[in-house]
Amino acid sequence: MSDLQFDARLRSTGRIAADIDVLSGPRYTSADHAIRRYAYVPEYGATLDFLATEFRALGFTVEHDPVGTFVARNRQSGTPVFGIGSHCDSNRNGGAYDGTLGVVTALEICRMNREQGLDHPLQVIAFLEEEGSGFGQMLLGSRIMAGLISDDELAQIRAIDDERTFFEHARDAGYAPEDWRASGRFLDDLVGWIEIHIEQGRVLHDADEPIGLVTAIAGYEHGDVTIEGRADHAGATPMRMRVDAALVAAETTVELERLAIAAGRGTVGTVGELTLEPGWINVVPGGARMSLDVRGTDDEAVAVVMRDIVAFAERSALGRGGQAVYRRRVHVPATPMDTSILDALHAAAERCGEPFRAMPSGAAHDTMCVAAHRPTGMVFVPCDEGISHSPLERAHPSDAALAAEITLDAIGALIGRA
Ligand code: HGY
Ligand code: MN
Ligand code: MN
Repeated sequence: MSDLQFDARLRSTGRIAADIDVLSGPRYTSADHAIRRYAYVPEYGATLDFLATEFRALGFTVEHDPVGTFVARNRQSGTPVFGIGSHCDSNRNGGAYDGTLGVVTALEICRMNREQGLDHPLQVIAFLEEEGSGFGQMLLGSRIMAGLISDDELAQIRAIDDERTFFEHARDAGYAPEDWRASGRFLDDLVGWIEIHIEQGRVLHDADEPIGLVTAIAGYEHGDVTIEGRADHAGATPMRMRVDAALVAAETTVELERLAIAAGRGTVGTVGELTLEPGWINVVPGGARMSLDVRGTDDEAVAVVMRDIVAFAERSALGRGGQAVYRRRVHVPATPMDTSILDALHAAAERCGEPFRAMPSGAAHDTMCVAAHRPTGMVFVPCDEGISHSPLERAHPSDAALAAEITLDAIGALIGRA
């Protein structure tokens, strides 16, 4: 690596680190122990304002789609551009790097694009509600932009905090959610899309490699099982006379582990949310709600596990004199990355001379929705011990600077061919 390249990488590392630092500050998170920001809360608005200032300083125009997804571009609408970006909302127990590192690295790519006199046509997107921390629906902004949602589904989406509708919150924030279908125009000019993101697993960490080129993104199904039992006195009700909703939830949780392991092929299942009603120490739970998160790169295996765990919950509840009802939130199929983009990233990574590997993504990403319309790719950088969705999440801006170089190099090759 020449001195010039070394200095450039150092400069990019410093700017990425500085942007992460700013967006980890108290103005940009509502939690003092984690990063917590999501659609329409002040901390998320401040994040978009920070990005708008930075992109405008580079001569980009900035606009939002009808629900608040952020879009910055260095060309007029109607001109072919290459798409980069990610999301800058966070999990409610979020770290500083999930999503945000991809957006500030896209910003850095735009700085490099100008400093190196390349002037490639670029469009940066920071998707709304990738995590679903505000409304319980992951990839909401990208599903809207890609048209992978219906009016009926949107009408049923309510805020976790106050049960008001997604549309009410979007309108209060100054958007026009009824025009949500117009969001698709922001994908029309894209000739391709690359998202940089932390791996959120530990493959790169364990291999001590700074770059992963994503081959496919695991599909996922999210849903909720509502269990109806009977609330009873915890002391006066004999064990055999109970309709204990908590026991149905507990049996179902253990069964989900068994089914996911038995399915193999990297299939995973998680019960991340569990609420009991009425939720008092001396009352046998009469109700329960548990979330189901089943994922894998093999759609058939995911469908079988989901089918079997719902049937198990229904049987378990009936066997105790109660009932269980499943309601799906969303299903996004496993998504292969585009081979021409993967090849361009592979050639660029080779030219960079640093270790890298091709690998699947266990985590879901907005790229899955963009892929429904345009050729897409993803570049992973490691996070320490694979920890993510936790304030302990740590990644390295020097790895992101390397990912920026590889991505910019690949974009040059790809638009040269467009
Ligand atoms: O859960 C996910 O896959 C993503 O990080 N929201
Ligand atoms: Mn993410
Ligand atoms: Mn996440």
